[in-house]
Amino acid sequence: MKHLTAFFLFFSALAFAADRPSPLLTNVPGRTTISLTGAWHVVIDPYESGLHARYYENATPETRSGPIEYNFEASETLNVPGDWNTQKERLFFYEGPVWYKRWFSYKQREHTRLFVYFGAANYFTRVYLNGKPLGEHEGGFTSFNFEVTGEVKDGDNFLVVEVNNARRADGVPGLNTDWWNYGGLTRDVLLVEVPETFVRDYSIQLAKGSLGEVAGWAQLDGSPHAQTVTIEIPEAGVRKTFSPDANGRAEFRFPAKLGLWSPENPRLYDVVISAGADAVHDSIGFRTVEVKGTQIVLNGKPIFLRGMSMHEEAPIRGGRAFSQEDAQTLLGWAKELGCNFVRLTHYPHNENEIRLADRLGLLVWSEIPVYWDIAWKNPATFANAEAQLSEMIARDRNRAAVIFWSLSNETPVDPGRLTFLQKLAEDARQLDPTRLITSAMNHVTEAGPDRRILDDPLGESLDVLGLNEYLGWYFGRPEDADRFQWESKYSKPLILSEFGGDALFGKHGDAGARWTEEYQANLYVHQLGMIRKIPGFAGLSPWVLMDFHSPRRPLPGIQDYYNRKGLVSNTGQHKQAFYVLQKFYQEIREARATH
Ligand code: GCB
Repeated sequence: MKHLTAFFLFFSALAFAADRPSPLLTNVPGRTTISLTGAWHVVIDPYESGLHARYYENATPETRSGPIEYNFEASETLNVPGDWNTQKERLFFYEGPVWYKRWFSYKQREHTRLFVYFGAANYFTRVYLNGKPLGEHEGGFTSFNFEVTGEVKDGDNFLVVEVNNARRADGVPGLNTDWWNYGGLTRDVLLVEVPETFVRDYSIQLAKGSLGEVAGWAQLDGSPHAQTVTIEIPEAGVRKTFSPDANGRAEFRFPAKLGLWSPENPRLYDVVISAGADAVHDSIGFRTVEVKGTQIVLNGKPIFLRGMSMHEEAPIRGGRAFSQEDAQTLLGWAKELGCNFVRLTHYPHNENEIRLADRLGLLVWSEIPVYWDIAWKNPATFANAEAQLSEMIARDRNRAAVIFWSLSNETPVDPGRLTFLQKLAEDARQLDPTRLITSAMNHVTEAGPDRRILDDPLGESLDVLGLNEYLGWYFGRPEDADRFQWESKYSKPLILSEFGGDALFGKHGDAGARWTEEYQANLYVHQLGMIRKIPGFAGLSPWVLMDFHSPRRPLPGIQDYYNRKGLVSNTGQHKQAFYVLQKFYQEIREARATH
């Protein structure tokens, strides 16, 4: 009974901590950060005994009597950032908790506050400082942080983090996905030091529909009353000062003459947001995006999206991608293909990648992992999806590259799901009224043997429609595409957000032989012929840039737990279909002579 009470108190403390507002602390110059990357000691805990055995106390015989059945110092280590699956062979298929621990030393400075920041941890995380709970986080691909001012000691401190990647029926995603369930502290962990009052979050973009006015807001955290907020864009001669309201929020709108960001000219400005002792520098591009009929319009001009879908999987070494180099390689291939657009599936990717897309001029579709079937009727599942949506938007709302927030991928048509996604669409519009809302759908009505109509009722709530179809792979032959007609019930831009087929690099045969490069290339030839005939067609993002690990793909000698629909193999070799798409994009660029 005593145990139960202790557990109850413990969890209510966590629940309270989880309710705290989550300040945004971006990776921008002006922030003092201490990196906690590198080796962390870990205890693998397949039977979930760590909570009961109080691993978070990091106890030793000096600090606790009785038997202690763990010892972080004597345990193995894992590198952070990094998934555990590709660091230790015996963790390749592991799904469950791993407890991480590391020491750091700190010296408190007056008038500063300290936060511990996690770029991402998959999937469910509990964080402890010096044995005390700081809070918990659910969702594997968005950043979160906890304030530790007042908790952190001068001298040595230890952090213990339990990361559990067990799949959950009520989770987002749910139990079933076509990607690897990489667990661990998969992105950077940092300590972030800020002044007592600091700029917690901001939004600085062109006002919706305007090419000459900036609109946005800045949110202070601390005692903002005596402060003003200054926005500077030195290269554009902008220096404006605003007074925040009683809640520390300053809203602004002002005219500015700015060079526009676009794929051909991804111009970024140094923007300084300062308040009192705090000043952050961000690199921000300015552009507008809207829909006119069935066209996507960037900076007032229609744009055709030459895209590619991609997972956040590291080329060559495998596992979760996280670094600058990973992003350079992946987005470099997209540029080599002739893309001006990437669909970053099926979850928010790391910040390095989005910031690089900003610099390279690649438009971005960013998505939350509402994938296939999830617990549509469960309010906790909805709250979780909503939190992941708002964390995704909070991190990337200042990136010009991002034009779409995607709510879901291939979800089944049913009333519970519709209400769920309609509410998410409303949330997304409220959180960011400037971007377009989309989803990848695959529910179509057969209007004849070779005619399909996209009529998913979700289409009503979206600005742009994504259609995934696998003609020539999961049904029909590649040649069937020659007579196939796809249409949409809605007069909105339509993107072919997925199509493709598997090929093992180096496997050759005739164009009718599955798994060969020739089959895949032939499938692309026929698909690319077909899509030119789709009314309202605004772009495409075929499936997929690079082969990626998936537990659903065991076929020995061919798949070996990889989805082989990549145009590039997991070790970087280009398959024949890569060049088919590259040529198509070259032709489109020449024909349109724009973007
Ligand atoms: C899909 C999914 C994607 C899969 C792909 C496939 O429709 O959206 O996540 O990996 O098909 O290869 O089957």
